[in-house]
Amino acid sequence: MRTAARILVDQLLVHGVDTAYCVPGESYIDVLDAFVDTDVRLITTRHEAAAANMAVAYGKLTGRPGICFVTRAPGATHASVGIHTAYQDSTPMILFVGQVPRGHAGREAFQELDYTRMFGEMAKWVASMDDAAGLPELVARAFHSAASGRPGPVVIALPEDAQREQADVADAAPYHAAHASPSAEDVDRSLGLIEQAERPVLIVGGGGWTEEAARDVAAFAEASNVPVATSFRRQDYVDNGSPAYAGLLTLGIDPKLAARVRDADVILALGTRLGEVATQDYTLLEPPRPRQTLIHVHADPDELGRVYEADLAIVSGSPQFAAALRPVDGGSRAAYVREARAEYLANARHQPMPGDLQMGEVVAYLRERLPPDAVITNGAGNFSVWVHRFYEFHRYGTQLAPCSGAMGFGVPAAVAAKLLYPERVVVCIAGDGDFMMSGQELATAAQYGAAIVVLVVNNGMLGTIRMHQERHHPGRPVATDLLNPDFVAFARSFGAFGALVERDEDFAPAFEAALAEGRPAVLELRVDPEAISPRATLSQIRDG
Ligand SMILES: Cc1ncc(C[n+]2csc(CCOP(=O)(O)OP(=O)(O)O)c2C)c(N)n1
Ligand SMILES: [Mg+2]
Repeated sequence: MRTAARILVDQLLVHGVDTAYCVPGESYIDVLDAFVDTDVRLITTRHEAAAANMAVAYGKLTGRPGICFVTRAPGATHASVGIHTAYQDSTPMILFVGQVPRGHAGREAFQELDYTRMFGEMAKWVASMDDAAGLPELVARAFHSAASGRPGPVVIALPEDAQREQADVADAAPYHAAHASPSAEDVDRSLGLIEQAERPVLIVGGGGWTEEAARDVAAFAEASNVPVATSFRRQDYVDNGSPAYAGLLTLGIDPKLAARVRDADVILALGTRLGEVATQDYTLLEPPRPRQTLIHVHADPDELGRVYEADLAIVSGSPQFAAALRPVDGGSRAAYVREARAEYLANARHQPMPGDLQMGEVVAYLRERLPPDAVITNGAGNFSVWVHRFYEFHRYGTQLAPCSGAMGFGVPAAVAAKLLYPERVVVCIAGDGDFMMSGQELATAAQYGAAIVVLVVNNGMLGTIRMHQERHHPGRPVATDLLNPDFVAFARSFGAFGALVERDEDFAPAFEAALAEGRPAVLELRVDPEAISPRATLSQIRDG
């Protein structure tokens, strides 16, 4: 006989869990106790959003569900931003939440929430543990659901009384995620369309990607002369150094790449949903029937035909489709691919902007300096535009950035990455607004010895929103000024290294010093608020 709490933790071990992120709560005290006798690394964060975001980062890096434990409603509501990000980013994760005793359900008991309703729209599956004997099946389903098809988040509620129940039940077997493969006929038809095309574009994105898929896609694209574009914050899906890499479909897109996608004759969309950002508000491809011949490959059949009617809709995992690709004759497209590459390179080099410290220079330094396996993380804000545009990703699993556009993701993601890969360089780039949404996780970094480097891009404002204000309501800024703490002193209060950088020439020595410290480090980058984007200053935007 085992308690449900023990059975649950035993199932996690069966499914290969080595790390879990949590903020403890009395609502799952028995489960916490069951962790004591295991080797699972239980990371306590200072806010549940960070615990959930770390689980998302783990899911992105390993392809296995990231595990998060939080307490009843206050913990669950805090953690919900990570569930939404896992959903939009198609990332496998499982959130376990404490729940009121079964006999109290529906009374609005202390911190009670109906998680089925709360998470209904943003989780793949939400369930509650009914009894101890059902746990092996329940947990196995959670892993299968989170990791199979289009990956995503699963939420499991743990009623307090049920955790103490005893049962004599066998463990489940380790999960194996299930993925569809394309038929030979679908592959042949896709390759035939691409071979005939004059101006094809391959767009990669979505979840469930692998390092091998990234290699397969680059090899196919190079051998067949097909330019590859990555969708929003999926820049590590193909080596950016590949002669076939043509840039990213992002906010502030290169207009030439936008035109190339709009004017393509055949688009192979591999894994991506072709979302709002990648399609530039559904304009590069127009729903429901794009002008371009569309081959849409996606893991989830419900995604195919949801927005776009494809000429060829193929249910397949991205690695499975990528593995089936064979080079086609692209001899007539050599100049076309060279042009796409030249445009990418031209767009990836920055122009001077106002201020003594230029984000263009900072990112150019990182691009030249960092090893290909360095992990770059960020949340949301205009500062990220420089990272996305001027950094070059060479290996799969090196970009941790929320497709959901959630602020506060970068610091926890960096901590999770560094704990997983202590030998790698991990750099979080955050805005002053972005950083303050999860900067307290420097405590987690310090506690567990995660020597991350955080670059806080301080422009004294919620710059993105200020930019939109100046564009839509010129000269009427409101609610976007920030009075910030002393970031260097803030960092040092956690035992982290802290330094202020105000000029271009000071960045490299400060960054090297931060790396050499072997402990968490924060560099405050004081930038000119005028330098709101790599393309236009704030005044230029205000003056139209
Ligand atoms: C959780 C969350 N809240 C609000 C927003 C809306 N938002 C997007 S960017 C931004 C400002 C970011 O400011 P900062 O981090 O300082 O970066 P900057 O734009 O100044 O470079 C805001 C408020 C969001 N994306 N996510
Ligand atoms: Mg800012």
